[in-house]
Amino acid sequence: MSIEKVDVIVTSPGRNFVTLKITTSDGIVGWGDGTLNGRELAVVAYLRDHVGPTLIGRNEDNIEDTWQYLYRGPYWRRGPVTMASIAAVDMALWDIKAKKAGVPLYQLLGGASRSGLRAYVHASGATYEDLLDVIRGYMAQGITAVRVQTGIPGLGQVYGVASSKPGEKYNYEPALRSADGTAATRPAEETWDSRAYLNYMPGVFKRLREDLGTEIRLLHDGHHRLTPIEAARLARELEPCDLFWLEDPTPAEDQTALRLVRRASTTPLATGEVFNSVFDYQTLITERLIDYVRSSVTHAGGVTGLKRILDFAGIYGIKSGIHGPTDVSPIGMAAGLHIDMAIHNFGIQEYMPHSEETLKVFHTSYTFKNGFLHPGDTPGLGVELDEELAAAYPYTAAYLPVNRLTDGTMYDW
Ligand code: CS2
Ligand code: MG
Repeated sequence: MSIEKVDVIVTSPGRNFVTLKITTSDGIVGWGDGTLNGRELAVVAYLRDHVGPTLIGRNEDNIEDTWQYLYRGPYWRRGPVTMASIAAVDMALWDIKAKKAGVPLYQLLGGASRSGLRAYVHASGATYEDLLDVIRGYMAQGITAVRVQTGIPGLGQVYGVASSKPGEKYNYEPALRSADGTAATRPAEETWDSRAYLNYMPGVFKRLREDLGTEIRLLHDGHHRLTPIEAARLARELEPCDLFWLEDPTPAEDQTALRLVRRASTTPLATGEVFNSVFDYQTLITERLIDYVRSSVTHAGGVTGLKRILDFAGIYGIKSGIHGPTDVSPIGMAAGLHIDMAIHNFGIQEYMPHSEETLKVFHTSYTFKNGFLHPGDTPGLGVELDEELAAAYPYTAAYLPVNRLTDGTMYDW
C-alpha cells in the first residue's frame, strides 16, 4: 500500500485551521493538523508545494523514515513552518496506522497508563471579583486546575483575559479578525508595563489562596514578558502561593535565563509552546531548568517529534504539560491526548474548548468530564473533518496582537 493523495484544507469556522488529508491507495484517510496561528498560509504553501508531491507513492507505514526524510532531507531543519508541516504529515500517518490496526492511537504508543487526563482550564477576569466568580464556577464543575490571568490596573487589554463576563459563555480567542469579523489587515496593538504587572500580580494569588484554600491547582502564564531578574522576583514572591507552574516567565528561546529564576525560587516552571524541536529544550532539560514541557503536537513535529522530547524530559524527572489552546485544531488536540494517555511522565493537559462552530466542522470523540479529559476509543486519532462544511468557512486573515511598552517601544506579546 502507499500514499495516493495529499490534500491541504484551510477552513475558518470561527478561527483558521490548516488540515492535511492523506489518502492511501486502499482508501484509508488520515488527518493531520498544521495550524500556525497568524502564519497559516506559510504552512499551506510548504505542505502543498514542497511536501505533498514527495509523499505520493511512499509506504504510509514507515512513519519514522518519513519523519527523517522531511526533517533531514531538505537540508533546512527546524523552524515553526517546517515543523508544523512535518507534524501534519506525522499525525496523519499515525491516524492511518491506528485506523488500520483498529485501535485508538494511544494503544500503539504503549497503551493506557492512566484512566483520565487531569486538565487545566483558563480562568480570567478584568477585575479580581470577576476572576473569583469564574474560578468558583469551575470548581463547582469539579475542575481541579485553573490558569489564572487578570487585568492589570492602568493597562488596557492584556494577554489571557477573556472578553466575556462571569456567567456568559467563555470567550477568549487571541487571534483577531477585524472588528466586523472580516479579514484583519494587521495585528491589534496592546500596551504593556512589567512594573505594573509585578506590583499587582502576587497580591492576586495571595488573595486567591485566602479565598479558595489550598486544594485547587493554580497556574499562571507570564507569556515571555519578563527579564531574568524580574522573573526571579515574581517566582520568589509567588512561592508561598504554591503555584502548580509559572509558565514562560522569560522569552523562551533564551534558555539560560531560567538559571537565574531557578536559583531564586522553587516555583515550578513550564516552557516550550513556541519551541519546535528537541534541540530547543536541550539546555533546559539537561540542566533541569524546567519542570514541564509545553509543546503541542502540532508545533513540535507531530507525535514522533513530541514523544521524542517527552521521553528525553522523562529521564530528568520533567513532565508533560501539552499546549492545548484553540489554535491547535481538534486534530492536534486529540493527538496530544493520545500521547498523554500513554506516557509515564504525564503532568497535566491544557484544555481550552473549541467553539461550537469549530466542533461542527471537526467531529471529535474525546471527552471532558469532572476536570478530566479522555481521547476516546475510536480507532485512529478519533477526529474526522466534515469537508463539505469546512469549505463553507473560507480562510479569513486574523492576527495575534502585538505589544508595546507605555513609551511605544516594541515588546514581546
Ligand atoms: C498560550 C496560548 O495556551 C497558552 O498557554 O500561551 O494561548 C498562546 O498565546 C497562543 O497559542 C498563541 O498562538
Ligand atoms: Mg502559554
